[in-house]
Amino acid sequence: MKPPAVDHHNVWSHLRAAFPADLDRWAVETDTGLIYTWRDLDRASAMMANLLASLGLPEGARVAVQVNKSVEAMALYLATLRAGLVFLPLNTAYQKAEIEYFIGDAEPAVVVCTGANFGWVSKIAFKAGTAYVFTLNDDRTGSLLERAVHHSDVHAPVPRQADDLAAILYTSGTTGRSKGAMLTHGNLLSNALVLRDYWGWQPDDVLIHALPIFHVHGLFVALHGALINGSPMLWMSKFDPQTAIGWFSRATVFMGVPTLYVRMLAEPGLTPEAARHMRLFISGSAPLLIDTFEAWRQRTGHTILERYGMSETLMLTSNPYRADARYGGQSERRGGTVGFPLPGVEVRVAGEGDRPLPASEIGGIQVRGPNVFKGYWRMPDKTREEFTADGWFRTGDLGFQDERGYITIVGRSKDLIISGGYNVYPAEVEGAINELPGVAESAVVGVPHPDFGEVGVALVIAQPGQAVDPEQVIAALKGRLAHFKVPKRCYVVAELPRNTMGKVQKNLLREQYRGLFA
Ligand code: MCA
Ligand code: AMP
Repeated sequence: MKPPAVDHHNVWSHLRAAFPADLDRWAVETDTGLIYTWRDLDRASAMMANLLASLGLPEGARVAVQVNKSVEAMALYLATLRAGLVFLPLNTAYQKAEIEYFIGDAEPAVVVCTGANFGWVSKIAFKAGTAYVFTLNDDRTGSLLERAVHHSDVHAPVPRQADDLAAILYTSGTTGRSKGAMLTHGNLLSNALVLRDYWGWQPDDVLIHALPIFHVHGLFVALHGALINGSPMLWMSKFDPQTAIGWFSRATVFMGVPTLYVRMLAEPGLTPEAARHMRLFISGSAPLLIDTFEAWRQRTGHTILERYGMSETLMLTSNPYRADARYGGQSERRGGTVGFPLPGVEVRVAGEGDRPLPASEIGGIQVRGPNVFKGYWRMPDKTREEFTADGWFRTGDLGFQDERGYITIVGRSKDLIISGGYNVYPAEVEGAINELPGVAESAVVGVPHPDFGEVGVALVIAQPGQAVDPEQVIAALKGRLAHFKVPKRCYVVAELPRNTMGKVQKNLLREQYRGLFA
């Protein structure tokens, strides 16, 4: 691994050090035909960083951002790093109650939202004590840019230590409240450097950036991957399979959740010829079905490299890009597996009492390393619960490591649905359903879905003498929850299967409804 070119840990400084010498080369080309040079990224993020610095915010202040994907939104992330503040990205699908919780919990000093949402977002933010609310739209308008242009385009990054916070990413809780995973500059930098080497990045790589930039995959894995190599990006504001395939002839690296691969496979234009220029296809955030893996190989001649990560730990494991000397020089990308622990990342499979299990035995996947987060925001007890006595973080994923070293995920001990790469916690959805009039109880389970991989189905029991309309349940949920969390189907049932302890047997429900979208 190359030693850092700068003497402090601010991630921005390391990304900036990797920019090409000629700053007037293109860095980003968007699907709307805009071209940004490396100088543009440097200047835009400097002006925004100077604006943030002018606000005189205290150490560790949070900058919460819920805006549509744009290059300016990316520059705002870079500016936050530069200014030594803490970036808090929020999914654009989140609705009022969700935003209210995140802003109330994180108490950001600055909130940036779209102009269209300013009315309700600013009300929530000011109520929570936020001092500054700016707007940023995806057409290069908004008060953030209006203010930033009055600031200098030269900015010296604020030195940060490895342990200093860089970002907070909220991940839903299995029970109760969402937790903010606190990620440090050291976490982000170590992961970016490891992936640069492990995936064989080259400066002449070109990344197709197809994912949203409010989660780990699009914000860190993809963005840092390109920037820390000085590699340009073809930038998609919203994933479109035809545009992606059209760009293959000009790009070398693509990263996506499995749904993106499924959608591209449905395009007749996906051929070996179309994909000839590409070097690497990477999948993660959700299990890649072996059928998708095989179909991709048949249709393009490329073998998808699947990797595995988490908001709390960034990337943990990866199939090899080239021969991995640590594992006898194996280079095979094995479908259905998530590959080897990344260099510098320790992964173990543990059983009862957190005892490590021998090869091929299924247990809880645990991790230790410079990539593992600092803890949950203002939840020290929750943080302690998720670590073992000897300092390993419990991922909540179940799997095994085979004799050859490959790790396979077989399930989760946490009750989680991963839908199109987004996490949905049934407990949160059930809580929202149970508050609806006439509902006595509900259960939400994940079932296979051809497009999203897995989607939620809700089973609802009505209160005695009450009628509940399943369509109204869905409609009501859409007013309260991000739409990707809303179950795709709802059924009113007379009873739910229970074990002798009275606990709902979700495995039986999953079995019963698994063919729903077949
Ligand atoms: C949209 N809908 C969804 C999803 N996305 N429903 C379930 N699951 C989803 N993922 C809803 C919409 O709200 C809409 O409902 C209806 O489905 C149809 O939307 P559609 O137009 O098809 O969706 P889309 O806008 O094309 O979005 C699909 C998508 C998107 C492009 C696959 O979901 C996406 O970008 N997913 C990637 C997520 C991601 O980046 N994950 C990384 C997490 P209605 O009509 O009711 O509104 S990072 C992570 O997991 C870790 C750390 C890791 O390892 O990477
Ligand atoms: P998040 O909470 O959004 O960070 O999601 C992390 C979870 O996504 C992990 O704990 C896994 O359950 C899941 N995940 C990520 N990558 C993969 C993968 N390649 N295969 C299966 N599950 C994955």
